[in-house]
Amino acid sequence: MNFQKICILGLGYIGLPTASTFATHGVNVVGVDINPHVIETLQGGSIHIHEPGLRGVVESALASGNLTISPKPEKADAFLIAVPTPFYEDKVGEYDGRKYRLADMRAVISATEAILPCLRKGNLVILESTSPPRTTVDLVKPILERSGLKAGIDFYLCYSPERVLPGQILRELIENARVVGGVTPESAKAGHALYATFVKGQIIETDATTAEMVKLMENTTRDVNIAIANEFSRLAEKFGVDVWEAISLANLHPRINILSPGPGVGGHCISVDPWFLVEAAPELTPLIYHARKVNDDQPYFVLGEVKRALGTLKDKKIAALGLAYKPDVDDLRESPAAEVIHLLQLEGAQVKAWEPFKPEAELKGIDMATDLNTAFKDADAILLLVKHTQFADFDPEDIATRTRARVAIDTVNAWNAEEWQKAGFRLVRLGVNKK
Ligand code: SAJ
Repeated sequence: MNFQKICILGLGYIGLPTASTFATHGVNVVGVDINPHVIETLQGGSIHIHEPGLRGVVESALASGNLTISPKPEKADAFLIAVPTPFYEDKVGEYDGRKYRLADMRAVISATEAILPCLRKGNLVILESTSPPRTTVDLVKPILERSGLKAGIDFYLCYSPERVLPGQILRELIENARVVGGVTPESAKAGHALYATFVKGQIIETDATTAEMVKLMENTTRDVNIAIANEFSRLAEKFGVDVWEAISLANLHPRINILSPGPGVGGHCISVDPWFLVEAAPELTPLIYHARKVNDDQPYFVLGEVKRALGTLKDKKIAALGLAYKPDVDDLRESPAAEVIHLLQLEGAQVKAWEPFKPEAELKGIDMATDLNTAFKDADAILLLVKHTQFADFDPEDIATRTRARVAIDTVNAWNAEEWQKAGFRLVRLGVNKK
């Protein structure tokens, strides 16, 4: 198959790197987004997201003329949908007393509908957005068939999950294995041919629903594994153990790889996707449901740790370091750090938050510091919530000269107890209660 021109709908964390990578590999790409701010920013030569190396790739894609930005799709050889699939904030489902989140598929529906007027015989359509099982066959296919064309006969239709790690997107896009699930084997072959433009990892053909499950299984496995690590941190606390020491010793076992506890699971993927499986079959997913609850409740455990360090929180001044959902990214979506801060405030603490990757962020109810020293000013305690490299690299002797706080709370195992104690701090670490 020959793909001279493709349309990519959704220019976010996945769509923009994908569009630019196709364009720098010689494909004529129309990047489509419904958000006027995104269109203006890109047309003005800037980018609206922070991802290492992305600016350079977007710039060369635009400069080559291979990438153009548009509010609407155009006729093309292939269409790729990479729009968000969040959950509804205001609706829940319930099964056997367990309340679960519901997938908001409106963006997938409207992107698919936007393709309809452009769809022609021989086209390829690929859904990349993480979606509940059977979305491609039960939701996307019927919409596209309103054109009068039949999926798998007149046009090819696939699901292919993005699996790139924020912070490593450009490298992983090219190097990771790609699963391409077709509604027919011919569809999968067509999808394979398109990704072969730039993917260097293995490209594996399967059916669309298997490809959807693969994606959900990956992120759900990670969520469940983080939940067990978080539960271990609570047990260690109870039994007078250092959870980090115990994990590193357990991980010497050749078949054990326990992940890291922390303040909870954030981001737009791992804290969202397991709900798609719970919603699709609540009667079959008690483990997935409970793992989600453990991770969602972890900010309460952090609250307990802060109280262990400070006693009552009323009028205590706390410098909270990090608001991103994970280290060295600027993405604040579903951030457990924000949740922790809200809980501290409910107990009467006065929290100043410092996020070096997004100092200008405006988060409801959170008092943002303009720089580190402002966060430190008058603080009674320092609370580390994200393991940004620059925080992990803090020299406690230097920090001791910038703040009057003499209590530091580390929720992510970034700081060395001895060094901090030598500098005059009492260091309280999440999941560590060694007497
Ligand atoms: N976290 C822990 N402990 C750990 C690892 C992570 O608490 O040991 C927390 C992080 O701090 C963060 C959250 O989990 O709050 C998720 O971070 P992450 O690095 O595990 O994953 P994401 O959400 O950035 O990216 C994931 C990746 N999926 C897997 O590793 C299975 C990525 O490959 C996917 O493409 C991405 O989701 C996605 O878009 O679905």
